[in-house]
Amino acid sequence: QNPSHFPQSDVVVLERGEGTRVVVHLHGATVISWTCSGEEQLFLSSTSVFDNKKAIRGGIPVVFPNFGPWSLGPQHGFARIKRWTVAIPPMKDKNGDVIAAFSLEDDEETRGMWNFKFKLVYTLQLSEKSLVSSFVVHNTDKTDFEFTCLLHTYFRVPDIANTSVQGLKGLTYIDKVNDGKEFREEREVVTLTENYDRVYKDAPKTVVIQTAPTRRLQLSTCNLPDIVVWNPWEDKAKKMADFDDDGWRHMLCVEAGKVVSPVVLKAGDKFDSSQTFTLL
Ligand code: TA6
Repeated sequence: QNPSHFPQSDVVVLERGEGTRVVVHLHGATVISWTCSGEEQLFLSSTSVFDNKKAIRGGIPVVFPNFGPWSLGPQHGFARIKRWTVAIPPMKDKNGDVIAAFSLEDDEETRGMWNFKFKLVYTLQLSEKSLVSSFVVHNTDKTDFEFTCLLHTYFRVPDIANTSVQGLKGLTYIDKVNDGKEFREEREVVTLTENYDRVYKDAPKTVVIQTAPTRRLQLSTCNLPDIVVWNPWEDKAKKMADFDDDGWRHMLCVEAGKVVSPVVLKAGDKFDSSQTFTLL
């Protein structure tokens, strides 16, 4: 995902050097690329639309204030399809890590759907082998509000057949492919051989994603207790114009969120959450 493919006004690049870089598209503050020593870690559909209207198909879409279908507005809320502001331009800290922050505040359009005042602050910290995404929701209104939120990460995998997630054993999951029925995960190593759309409840703070035979990523979370595992598989991917036909073989969504029950945020309070990817 070469940043030069995009209008410079639309993307912000966190350049750490030696092939370690993050590219953020201001549409939804969507991380569209995270390369570690030259190797791309995220999936971005080759038919993703970049019209600053539709959600980007891939990278890390930010889901707020609602995960899933929403009676008040678009599926997965409006955060991923709004233009965010650069709150802190990329800067290097003393360790050579690169930090940048993005913000989104309520406006007439968001209040027309969801009539609350809020401010989101999304901070990225890129180290040699890890990427920390911190997601903070400020209730700047005079009344409490509730929301669900999630970081909808599309990991890039050479082959979904050689991909797995470890650390989910014993968890209850909501199976959205099976009428939302709940089941218990019995496997230590979760592999996929068909369309998965599962919400694992109260997951451990750390899970390991084997994205390739020689590449393992650790996902650690704070205040994001639910983990969604999604791959549309062949038939569903074919029905999505912005999902290239073969793309489903090369991606796995492992998404940290607070989605099973909403966050209730009091007027003036803030909700802190984060996810950390570490290459093992
Ligand atoms: O995170 C899984 C999911 O909720 C699936 O149900 C599927 O809808 C996916 O999100 C993508 O949603 P989108 O609106 O981006 O097509």
